[in-house]
Amino acid sequence: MSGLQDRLKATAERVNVALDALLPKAQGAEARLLGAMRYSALGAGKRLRPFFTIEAGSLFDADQGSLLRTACAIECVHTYSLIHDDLPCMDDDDLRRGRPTLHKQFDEATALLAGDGLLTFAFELLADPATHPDPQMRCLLITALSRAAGPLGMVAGQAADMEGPQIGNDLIAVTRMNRLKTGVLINFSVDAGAMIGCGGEAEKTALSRYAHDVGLAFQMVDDLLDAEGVVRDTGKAVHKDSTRGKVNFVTVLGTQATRERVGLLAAQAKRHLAVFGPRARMLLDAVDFIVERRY
Ligand code: GRG
Repeated sequence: MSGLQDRLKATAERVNVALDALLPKAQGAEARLLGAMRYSALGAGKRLRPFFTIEAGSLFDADQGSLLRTACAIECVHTYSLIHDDLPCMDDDDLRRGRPTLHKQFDEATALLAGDGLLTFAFELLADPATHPDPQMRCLLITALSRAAGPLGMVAGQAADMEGPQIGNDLIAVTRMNRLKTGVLINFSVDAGAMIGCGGEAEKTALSRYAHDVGLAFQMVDDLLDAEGVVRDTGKAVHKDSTRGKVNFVTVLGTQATRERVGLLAAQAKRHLAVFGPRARMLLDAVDFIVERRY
């Protein structure tokens, strides 16, 4: 997987440089708020969602500038969700991406507003003609991202997650919660690349199915890391769900069955990419990375 590791690193660097240039500088009357947005957005994230957008779009030789700006918009939405998820009224976490969470580093009100700022800034990025010359494509991207992130997408998943033990040991409810909380944004990340690349229907469907399975496997691995991982690797607190009475794949299925399902989903995800042949090497290797990740 060294080719993949290099590509992930290169993508993360490109995204960091682009976000640094795109985000407003921390100056003037709003310096504290803007500094907080930059603290979180420029932290050491894996940039997996941007990677998916860029790799999926590159299958169709899509414009790299459009892919990178769209990838940055998605990363802003993802970062906002992490900031809000860490707040005392949600998961109340002290550590994220290996350093203090935003409300610990700044304060709660600033963290809330920085999340709001990143969420709205994402849509400003997508609406800008620099992201894509075709206004219809920009509208399609904005609509799809707002659906994925909004009250019938990620926000709904987070609301279900906050219900905690009320979900009970119901695998269907846990799967739905995770599909919404994590899966839909990963799906959009892949779908956006195919949209910008104007992929054909069969190719777009294959990629979307891949993203569906990868998203679920990603969340299952996250639950395994919560149960078995170590803070030194994950850069965030572990054993959170079990100690807080939260329900996840591991609490419902146990580690063994969760790991088996990760294996099945990973194999299935790879199979969806057969239509692309060896061109999809990076997306194929990304499945192994997600399954084997320790952070
Ligand atoms: C607050 C509306 C709202 C939503 C929050 C994404 C989310 C919903 C909560 C995050 C809680 C969490 C840890 C979910 C598990 C899956 C996940 C999104 C992990 C973090 O993503 P990574 O591993 O993080 O890609 P990095 O830091 O690498 O970007």
